[in-house]
Amino acid sequence: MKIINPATEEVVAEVEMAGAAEVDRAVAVARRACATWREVSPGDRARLLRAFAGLVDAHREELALLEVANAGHPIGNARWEAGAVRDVLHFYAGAPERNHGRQIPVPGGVDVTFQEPLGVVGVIVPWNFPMLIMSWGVAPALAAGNTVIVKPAEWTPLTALRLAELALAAGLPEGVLQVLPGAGEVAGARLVEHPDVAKIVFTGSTEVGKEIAAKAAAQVKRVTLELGGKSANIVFADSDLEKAAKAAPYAVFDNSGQDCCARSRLLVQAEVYDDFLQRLSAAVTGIRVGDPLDESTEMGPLVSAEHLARVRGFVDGTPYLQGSCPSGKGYWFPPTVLTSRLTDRAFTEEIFGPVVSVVPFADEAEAVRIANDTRYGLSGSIWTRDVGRALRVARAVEAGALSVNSNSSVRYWTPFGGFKESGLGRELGPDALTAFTETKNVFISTD
Ligand code: TXE
Repeated sequence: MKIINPATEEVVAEVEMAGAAEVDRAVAVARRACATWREVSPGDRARLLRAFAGLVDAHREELALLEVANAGHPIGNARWEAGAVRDVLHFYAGAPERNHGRQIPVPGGVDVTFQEPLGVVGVIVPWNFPMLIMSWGVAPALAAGNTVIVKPAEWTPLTALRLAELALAAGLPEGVLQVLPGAGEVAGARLVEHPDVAKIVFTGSTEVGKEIAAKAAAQVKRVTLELGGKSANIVFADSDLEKAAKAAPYAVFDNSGQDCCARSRLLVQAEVYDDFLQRLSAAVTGIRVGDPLDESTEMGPLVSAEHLARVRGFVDGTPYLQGSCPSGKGYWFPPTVLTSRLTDRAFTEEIFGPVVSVVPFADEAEAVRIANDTRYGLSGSIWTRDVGRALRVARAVEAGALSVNSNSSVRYWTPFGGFKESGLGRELGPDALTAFTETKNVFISTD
């Protein structure tokens, strides 16, 4: 398949797509590698993951440039992403030597638990953060003693392929980490259906996530699902309005809005609505959209022509405000602000582009009601100076990753995942490890 640079529409690579037979071969290799990987001592597993992280760091610029060419990320963001991959690997490199079980007091003997690896884990990755989301599955899965097959998104396999080479160069035994580009309905579906794949980690659309959950259920296969979102950014009148208005564009336009945590519903308390919109307009107009290789660029293109057409389909009529973007080659869409009704498609459906819908609310109760009126529940922000209100609203909003006076959604130290149709299970943080192990209980009689 031809891999296109979304900023220039040039072909940057041609990549073979795996079919079902290649997936079957990879699964057989990964199964054999399970035995090898289990024999590597926890200390050596930790050292190998650290060596892998070290190579990612050494190749940070190269990985960032690949991500720019393949996904259109601005270079600053791509460097950050490569650094975050390194950090996630380091974080989970600490895990093999701390993969403790428990000793439980029972009558008649000694009872201990072991955290056993699952076996072969399939990680199905989307195109929005191709190398970072890959690392969220790969690092804890490997640390817990599993072997991994990654299926990158069709459009963005380049950094994943390079990371697999770096893992080998770091000394990971062959077959422990494989990357298999392929079509979702072919290679992805085969990974999900393969009886020797113990777990699927999937990040992508809610629709495909549901299909995967159903297929996995038929085999009682383990799944972690990180799906769509339509997160709320709730701005109360008592907040630092200037700070909230300056931050709001980055809560939705970062990565051109191609972010499952994008706060694409902006809820503003009625008494400051007009004031806030004015401040927001100034911030949106100032966003620099253009050449991803330009160090000052803040927003790049959308990932593909298909996705651009999909995003365009959400904006009919005249937007409240649109920033600027390049014309000519590339899949460009300007940062766009809509003043919406609660029933508008743009307000209810995940757009996954640089479009934010603003609505007013009267009071706390109404803000919570609007925020929760969605099938999604991934993230959100609350802007207020009232600590009590911040906590009340945070507890009332049905979402997995909330922040107060901040846009932050994902930190590798803390659990990340969705309520409702935004997902199942949690990634990241120390607890993610348990999602890559089975607890085994062993009783030893002392009678
Ligand atoms: O996602 P898909 P698409 C949302 C976002 C976006 C929409 C569509 O709203 O506009 O989904 O994007 C693989 N069995 N998100 O179509 O199809 C596919 O090859 C197994 C949110 O790109 O879900 C790719 O590797 N795998 C999101 C991955 O699934 C299958 C990130 C995601 O693709 C498969 C991306 C199948 N039947 C899109 N079909 C987020 N949560 O961050 C596809 N795939």
